[in-house]
Amino acid sequence: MKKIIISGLCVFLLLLSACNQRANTYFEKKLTYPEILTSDQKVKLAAYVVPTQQQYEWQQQELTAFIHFGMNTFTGREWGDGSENPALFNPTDFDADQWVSTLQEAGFKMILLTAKHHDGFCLWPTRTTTHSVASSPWRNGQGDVVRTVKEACDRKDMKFGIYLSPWDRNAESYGDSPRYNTFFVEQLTELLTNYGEVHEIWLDGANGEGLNGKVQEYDWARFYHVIDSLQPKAVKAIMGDDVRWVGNESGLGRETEWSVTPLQPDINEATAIENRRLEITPTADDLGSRDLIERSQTLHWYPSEVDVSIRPGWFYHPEEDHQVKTLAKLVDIYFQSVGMNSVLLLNIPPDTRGRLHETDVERLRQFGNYIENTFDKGKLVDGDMPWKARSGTSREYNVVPDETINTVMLQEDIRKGQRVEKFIVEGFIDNKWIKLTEGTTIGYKRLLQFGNTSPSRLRVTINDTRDIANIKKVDAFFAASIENGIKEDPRTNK
Ligand code: FUL
Repeated sequence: MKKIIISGLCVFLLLLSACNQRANTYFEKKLTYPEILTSDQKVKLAAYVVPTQQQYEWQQQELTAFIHFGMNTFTGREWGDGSENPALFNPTDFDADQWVSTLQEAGFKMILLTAKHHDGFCLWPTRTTTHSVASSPWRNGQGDVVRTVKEACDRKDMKFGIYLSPWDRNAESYGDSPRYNTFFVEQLTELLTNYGEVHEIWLDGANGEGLNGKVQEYDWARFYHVIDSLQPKAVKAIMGDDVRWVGNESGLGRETEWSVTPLQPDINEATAIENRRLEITPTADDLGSRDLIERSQTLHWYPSEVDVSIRPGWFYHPEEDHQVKTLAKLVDIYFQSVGMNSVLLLNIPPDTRGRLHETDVERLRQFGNYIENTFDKGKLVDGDMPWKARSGTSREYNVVPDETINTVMLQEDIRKGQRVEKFIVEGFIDNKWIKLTEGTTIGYKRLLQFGNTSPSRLRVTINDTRDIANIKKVDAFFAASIENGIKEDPRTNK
């Protein structure tokens, strides 16, 4: 595929080609509209915004794991205040290989570790502060959680990401903006140069007060520059401009989820003003409708990530051992995230031993088995054939004879943009076409559920699309009812 990265007035010339012929003219990650375009032209061009290679690879992971581990694990808190004594950090049986193998067997492709949370305690022996593992009794101050986890990931070909909280309640320079920004850049530099490849950098937007009520102004442009120079293949999430927060921490996706959106994180005055003008934030319901595009000046490929914890808290607390989410809840979250054009970032917090707790391990095992059993083998005979779908056109697919289905999957080839706005799926049952389900956006992946049925054929109709839709794959599955299919320990139900 030929890709041309363009912006500004050149867009107009390219627009003519995109409108008049099917030119392979794509806008990688960003498109800035010239002022002369009509609303229809703007919507049409939105169909040509595509992900970068790293955004595309990130999306294909589908399942990624968050690991919240640090000082809070030992103090029982969710947010430390930075005054914690490093002597408290002392995992008794630290085992990163157990994290990696448990998560990998459950289908997860990346581990994203809290190298530093808001309390400022660093899980690697940084030169920037003594508030780190180097001052702890763990491994006599010789340990390095970041390195140990990264090496365990490398042994199993698991991707590795880093959460580095900009908000730091321990750093003496916090609130003294230029000085703290330099300190943060040094931390980033250590993490992004000394540990091999890092695939995702998660930058939280929390911005609490510093000492004496000082407000810290983060230098996002500088942080971006450091990340892009040191790890050009990594995606930057949340306050980063590659991966967008879905807008809640409950595992809820949007039925209509556009990866092409005018939203950008509030990293400078201009983006903040534009977000305000359009009245959009990551929590808005509508981030990509025609109406919004018509009012936009710039569009971005900025896909959604659903972060949610397997437990009520982000960190491990023994009193929550009986509140690990049920299999049914996790599967529901899967349908709401992976099934709604998002990547799931599921948090599983290790305990004070430095191991994933037995209850969580068992739940992950059940989850992995369920997903594999359900989606391993599709029930359509011929859903693999790519289809270039115009608005109002349909295609029929054969269901494997005598199979019962209750789930359909649709995928667009997002390397050619996200385009579908409305579709319907029917089943041929007793010589009639019966509507099974319908939806709006598809994107990388859309899963929809309906009642058990055994049609001989499925018919997919793309009712509305922004340009010819590139349907990559259609398939059907049977997702077993969890209450009946899998016995659960009622004590661990949530
Ligand atoms: C939030 C933090 O304040 C929480 O503690 C947690 O780390 C979550 C993933 O991000 O903003």
